[in-house]
Amino acid sequence: MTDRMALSLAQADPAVAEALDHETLRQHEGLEMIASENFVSEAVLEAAGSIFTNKYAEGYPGRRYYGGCEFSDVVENLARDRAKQIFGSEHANVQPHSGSQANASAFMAVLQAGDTILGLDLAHGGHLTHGHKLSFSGKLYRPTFYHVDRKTELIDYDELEAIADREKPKVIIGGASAYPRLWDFARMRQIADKVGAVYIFDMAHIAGLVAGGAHPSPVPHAHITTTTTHKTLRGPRSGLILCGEGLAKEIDKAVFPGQQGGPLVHIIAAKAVAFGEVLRPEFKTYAAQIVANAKVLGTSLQEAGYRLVSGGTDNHLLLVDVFEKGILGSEAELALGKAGITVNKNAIPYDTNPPLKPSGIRIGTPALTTRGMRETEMRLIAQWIGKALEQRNDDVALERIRQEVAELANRFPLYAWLRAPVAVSA
Ligand code: DSN
Repeated sequence: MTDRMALSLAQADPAVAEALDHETLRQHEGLEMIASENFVSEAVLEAAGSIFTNKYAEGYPGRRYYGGCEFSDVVENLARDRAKQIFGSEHANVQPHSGSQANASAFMAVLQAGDTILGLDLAHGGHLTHGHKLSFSGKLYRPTFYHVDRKTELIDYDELEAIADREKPKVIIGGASAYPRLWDFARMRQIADKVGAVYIFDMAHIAGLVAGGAHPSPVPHAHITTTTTHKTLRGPRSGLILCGEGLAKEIDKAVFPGQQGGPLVHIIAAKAVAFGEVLRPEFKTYAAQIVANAKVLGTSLQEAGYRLVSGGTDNHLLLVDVFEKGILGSEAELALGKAGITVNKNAIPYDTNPPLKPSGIRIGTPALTTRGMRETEMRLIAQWIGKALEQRNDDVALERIRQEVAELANRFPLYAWLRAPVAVSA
């Protein structure tokens, strides 16, 4: 073994090791409320940091372009079979490196350049890869958009149908990054069938809720379902595609060699581990608690006088209209950050403010639910959010809240090696 191979990270690269230590403390002593984030288990971390990172495995199990893939085949088959079992799907491709690449592959499997697609407007909660002009999806294809209703702030399916009738898209894509309500999957499929479109549903945000039975499933309705694996699904940062046997070949070809070369076998191994966790009964309890926590957090914020977009939530996230109280989302994000509560600024539908200074913040419960927090903690956190927003210009008050936040976080350790109380950093 060379000397290089024997060094620990701290010895080999103190600068990176130090950043990692700070990030560990940040994750541990703050309240992570970004709706798209979560904490993986130690087992998932171990697989993600494993020596499978050394392996090339282009191709699929049993049909690889490299030797030495027998154990790569084992983990990929485990991941595929578990994904199919979780979602009741005929086919699963576990190779996409991310949700964006899963969407790019799904489009590539069924579209030609220049074809029309119909997705939810980013400004109304949609995603960049659903047709935004700066994304491959808006450059390579011809994007059209549906919206939420101005009054109810719910998806306007009549508008969606009218646009589909007029534009005859080849793909209708559902799914969102900031939509707190249930989707009408059956209606979308009916509209897609009427105009001869392929119905793709990107369930990235809600996949864990779907898997845990806390949210209806798009899989029986959509021709293709895509997702990330690191949000509510609580796996490593990556992607997944599900479809029926009829589209399996096209999807596999679109992922490799269409969009990607060598798969990340260490991440596929971590996905297999995470999917194994999802199949355990405890995951159902977890998924239900995410939604219960979001509902309590929402009603507590409403009691504190905050307006929630669409009036509440059916899933893991809340979109809070802070501008109604004269606060910009960017100011709210900054103040909450100083108080140890991490959220992100977010546009609300029909926002009159610009994207970098929008009217809302997005708050999610998946990560704190993983730490074991429940309704009692959500009520407390809603109070802190209210206080921090009121006292947003008072750094001393925000620091006081941050200390209280860190005390609470210390009672819900992230990992076993963080179980001994961590000194709250000054
Ligand atoms: N960037 C993700 C989110 O935060 O919702 C979507 O991919």
